[in-house]
Amino acid sequence: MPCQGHKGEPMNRSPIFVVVVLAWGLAGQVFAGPCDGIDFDTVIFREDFTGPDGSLPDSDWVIGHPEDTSGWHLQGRTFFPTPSQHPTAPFPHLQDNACVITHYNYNPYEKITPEHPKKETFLGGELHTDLKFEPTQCYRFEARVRWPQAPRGLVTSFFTYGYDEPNKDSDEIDFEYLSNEVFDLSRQVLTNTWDDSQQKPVQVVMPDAFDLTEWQTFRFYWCPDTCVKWTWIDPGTGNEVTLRMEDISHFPDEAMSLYFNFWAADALWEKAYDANLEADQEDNEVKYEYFIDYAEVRIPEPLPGDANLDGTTNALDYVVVSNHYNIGSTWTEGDVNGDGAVNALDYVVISNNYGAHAPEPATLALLGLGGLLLGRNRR
Ligand SMILES: [Ca+2]
Ligand SMILES: [Ca+2]
Ligand SMILES: [Ca+2]
Ligand SMILES: [Ca+2]
Repeated sequence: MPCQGHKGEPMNRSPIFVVVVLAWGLAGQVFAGPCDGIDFDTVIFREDFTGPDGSLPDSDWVIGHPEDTSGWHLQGRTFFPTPSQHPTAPFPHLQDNACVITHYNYNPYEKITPEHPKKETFLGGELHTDLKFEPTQCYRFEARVRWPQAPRGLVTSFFTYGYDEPNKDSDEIDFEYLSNEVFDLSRQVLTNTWDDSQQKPVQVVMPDAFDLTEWQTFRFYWCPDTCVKWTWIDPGTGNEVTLRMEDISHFPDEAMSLYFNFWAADALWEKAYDANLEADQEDNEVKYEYFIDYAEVRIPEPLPGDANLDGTTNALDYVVVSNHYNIGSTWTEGDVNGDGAVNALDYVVISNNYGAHAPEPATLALLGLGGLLLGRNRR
């Protein structure tokens, strides 16, 4: 839990404490935030979920947990089916030019046995981009989502997730929408970072115009080693409202994919849980839906020719062009000259920039705020 002080203890202002406060003050006020003042001009991923109702349109998305061969993947109290193992399950799909994730009160995959005579789980869903976003530069993630009224105890989300090998320590940047909060008077959303499986959550109180039963646009920014920022577009004014900026700790630094899911918390997550939400024992067709109109990822001016965004322009970028030749249309499919096509002209751009390197994000941070404060700490 954030911001839980130890009441009654005298403040011990260690040098580290002073540096942290200075860092907060400088970053938040003098520099107006390291995520600010960057133009995110280049769309590297865009999904509008357009097309006939039915399956998701292409291979940009991964549904369920194909790498989990146990066939039983539970998030809280909700089972996420995987197409290879549960081919007839309902999955996130297209409906009215949006992606819809459905949460069912009845889970046909939960086995009833003498030892386990009552169903306790639900059937939900999750999808994520095949694309992983490498921690080599800043990103802006944006999605427009809608969640019609739902009972207490449910969670929908818009987040990034990735983990290292072999430890599987996970990193995340989250928007989490709790039915316990977004539909009641508190009108809060959860913003959350994880680094190496350590969590730093903050609840944000939303402005009056916020109503998740209508379309709402959210963004989060990720500059590895520098900042994470969460914003919301006020639908009345069109203004981007900063909900939270984090520039001190818990920086996700793994390659992460973009995720959406819909599930029910268990009692361990008290804030999101509701005991009155119970699994149906037979299929009464009780279900709730979460809609995603589009998802988009942008970056500032990319390194010329760096199609795979790994911070270097080299032979791997030729491979990206080759794999999407005459098919692709986005930067990460190899359109590095931005003409909407992937072809020989993109080879030329890579060739002309072969060997170029992006500055390390850590170096940028040290040149700015970090270097200044390290100097102060040593005096
Ligand atoms: Ca990490
Ligand atoms: Ca759409
Ligand atoms: Ca590259
Ligand atoms: Ca091109």
